Amino acid sequence: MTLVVAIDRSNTEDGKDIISILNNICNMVAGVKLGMPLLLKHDLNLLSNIRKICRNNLIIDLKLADIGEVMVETVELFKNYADAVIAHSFIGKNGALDKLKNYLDENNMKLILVGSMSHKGSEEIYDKEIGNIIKLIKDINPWGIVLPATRPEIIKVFRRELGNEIKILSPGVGVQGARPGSALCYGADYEIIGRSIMNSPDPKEATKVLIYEQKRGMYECKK
Ligand code: 3DU
Repeated sequence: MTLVVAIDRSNTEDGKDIISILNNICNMVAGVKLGMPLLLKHDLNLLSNIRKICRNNLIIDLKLADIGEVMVETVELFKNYADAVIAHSFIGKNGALDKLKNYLDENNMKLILVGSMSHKGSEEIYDKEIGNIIKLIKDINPWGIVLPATRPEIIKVFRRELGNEIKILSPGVGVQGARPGSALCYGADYEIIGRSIMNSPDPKEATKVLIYEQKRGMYECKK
């Protein structure tokens, strides 16, 4: 499976809309990524309910960027529910990502680092530091990295430098402009897709169509 669904908001107070969508698409996606607006609006009951119906990778997208102790305390709140957490890479190793990585390893959780972002502003700082970011990622050895489907040539660079073991998760498909399958073509393992599914009147059908388009996109790029 090559699609991770991003859920950043719910339209109901109890999050039942999310549960109902996940009931329909869980068997088609490799993972579920929960964003800050959703996590701040709801309590951990929602995570527990999501867990009951969706056993695939549950990724908590906190985009952490703090000192190690504070990141560990934050992640601790989610440790009974989450499989993976996302942190920024620019904060560096000493006193930050080293502590987070140790804690996650001890608790059987995966670390995903942001390597570059899908919006234009990522070119201003993140992409100017690609060499240093790659060096840091080699040093920290996270389970996965987030790289933009909107600038897929960056995916190629990271894949070449980091090898095939690291998972590349790529947002930017759909509403942000990239075509389904395009990031996969450049070496990503998963495309993270949010609004094209969650804002669709028929999320199940939208997911099916996106998966079909991913397959077609990959077939096209192999030609
Ligand atoms: O644009 P979409 O609705 O498909 O959502 C993309 C998701 O990926 C969203 O949850 C956002 O927080 C996340 N993301 C980016 O869009 C861009 C990044 O560089 C990193 C994560």
